[in-house]
Amino acid sequence: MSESTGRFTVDGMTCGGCVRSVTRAVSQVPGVTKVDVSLDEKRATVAYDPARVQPSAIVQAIVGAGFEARAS
Ligand SMILES: [Cu+2]
Repeated sequence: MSESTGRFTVDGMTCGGCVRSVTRAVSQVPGVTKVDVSLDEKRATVAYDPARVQPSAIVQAIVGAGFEARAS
């Protein structure tokens, strides 16, 4: 399996609970292998299998959790 790393800017996080919400939502996307979310940097760093997941699906997962996201 190959692995890509994507960085996403996440707006709307205000506390550790938000970080956990984003982490959980992105972790549930099939093909995602690692998620690191920084509240201070407003960023999610995501490792994923590019054969199984598109970056847009990761953005959708973050938006679905109630935050704004874009690839950065
Ligand atoms: Cu919060």
